[in-house]
Amino acid sequence: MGLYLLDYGAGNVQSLANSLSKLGHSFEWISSPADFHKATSLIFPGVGAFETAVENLTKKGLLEPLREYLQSGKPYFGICIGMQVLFQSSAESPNFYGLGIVPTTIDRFDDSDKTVPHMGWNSADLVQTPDVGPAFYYFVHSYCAKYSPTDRPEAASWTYTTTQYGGEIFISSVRKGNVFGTQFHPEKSGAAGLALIDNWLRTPEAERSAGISKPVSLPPPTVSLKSRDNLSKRIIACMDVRSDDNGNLIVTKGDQYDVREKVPSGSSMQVKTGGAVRNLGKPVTLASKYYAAGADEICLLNITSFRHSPLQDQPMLAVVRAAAKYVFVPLTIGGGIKDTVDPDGTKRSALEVASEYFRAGADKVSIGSDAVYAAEKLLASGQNHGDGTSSIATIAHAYGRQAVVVSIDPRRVYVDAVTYNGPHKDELVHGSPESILESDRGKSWWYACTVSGGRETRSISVCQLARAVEVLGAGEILVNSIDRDGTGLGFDSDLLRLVKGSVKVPVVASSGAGKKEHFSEVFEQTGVEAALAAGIFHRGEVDIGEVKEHLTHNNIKVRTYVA
Ligand code: 1PR
Repeated sequence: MGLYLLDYGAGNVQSLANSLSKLGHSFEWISSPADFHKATSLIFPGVGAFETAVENLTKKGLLEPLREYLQSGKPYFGICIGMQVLFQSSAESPNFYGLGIVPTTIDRFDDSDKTVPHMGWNSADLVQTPDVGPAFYYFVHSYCAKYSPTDRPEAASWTYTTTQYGGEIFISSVRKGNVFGTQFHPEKSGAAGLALIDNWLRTPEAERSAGISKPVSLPPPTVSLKSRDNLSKRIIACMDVRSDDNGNLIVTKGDQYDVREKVPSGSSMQVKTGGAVRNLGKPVTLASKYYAAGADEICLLNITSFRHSPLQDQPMLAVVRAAAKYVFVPLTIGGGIKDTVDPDGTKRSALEVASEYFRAGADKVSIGSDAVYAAEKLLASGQNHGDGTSSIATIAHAYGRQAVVVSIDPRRVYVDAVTYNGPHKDELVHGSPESILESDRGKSWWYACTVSGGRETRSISVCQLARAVEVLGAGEILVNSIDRDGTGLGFDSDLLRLVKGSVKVPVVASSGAGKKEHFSEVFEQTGVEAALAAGIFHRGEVDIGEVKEHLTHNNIKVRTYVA
């Protein structure tokens, strides 16, 4: 008897489990249809694709028991896909049906005026009490239930909160009787989300039901659209993780991807290989520190991929498991997401590797080198769609495209613009004579992609790569810059504008942040959705709070509330 969590075998259920443990609530997992009878409260934290959720629930014989549980009137809390399955169907998977309890459909966001997926912190505005200030939660989804009290009055009667994204208002949570569902992820929404889960669990069933079954008076559909889109720009703290020369996992930070201490020339040490790997701290300690400081997301990159460990014994998995216990904002893990072979010869698909990370507590995986190979394969095929076998496609199919980040490591290739007749001529960037960097003035270049942490340069350009991985199923693009990494010279706006102009998915700026002003510059000059930094945070030169204060001062929306 008690609280049960429903896991259909995909999606990051670990985040919710960690939130409940942090809040001091014990729970069991639903492992068979019979468990539904034992549950007195049920949480379904669905992540991923609608089809995968419905298919897996059906295969495991859990869909009908779930329906019966809901009909019994016992408390239910569905998160993201756990809310969407309450609806009739989703445009994401037209051949699969939901439970039809909320009488309307889930549709795709219109991407003609905005980036899709809707990713980041936005406000959930209470429909019942519009005078209460909005609370900010983390959203990540491409499909939503449109809020339309005139056309869909029955569905509107379920509406607990609405949220606006671009010109669209959607139902961000539903509530009726003991059924509650949120499109956003409270388990990834910092202190506000933890408080919401805690409140729901601490409210006795009778009160929970009584407080919400009052008639709901709905506000007029739309008044001032623009003013209510509260999607904020995200600040991401990134940790490059690798083992030091003694085999301990540490956070390091390079200059243009060289992570070893510089050794003075003429020293008796080996000048060619450089000094020791720079040690900037322990990954879990730093991750929890950045969470507490207000980072909107945390990124852990395994920069050497630990190729020789069996998958189950990846040192990085232990880091992710530990970090996820302290971090209640989205956690992205990168490095080594590709088909691998364990030392005993067991083959592991990229999907299996990613699944291990999701089960450990990651919310997104970031794919570097393998994305370049997949994009090259797509370009060589001459097709405008993939064959569904790439790591990007398989992971996006199982977990939803929002869980797949592609991390690009571009490097400038300088050319003489007057005589140049090589590839990517149409993508050449010309350094303006007023450029703040003297070294850029009068020069021309294109951006080549690299693999293996910048060790090998490929002929595919950054725009080609960005467009291809979007087609293959990437939900977000993280744009590093080997030229700017660790220099503190500021983000490469030319590069970011090119990528931003090539895709519809969110773009994260990375590499080069040296002062808080660089963050406002990159948001104003390029329109990216998020900015990531490493060195300045690790060295304590600028605090995340200072960055956000500066952005707020410059009228750039950020999530300011922190625990
Ligand atoms: O190819 O799928 O195994 O992924 C490898 C991942 O590891 C890629 O995301 C790649 O960017 C990363 N990586 C590989 N080698 C290095 C290295 O530094 N030698 N790190 C590396 C890349 C870039 C950012 C960095 C920002 C911000 N580091 O992670 O944090 O540049 O730095 P700054 O704010 O200090 O300028 P795969």
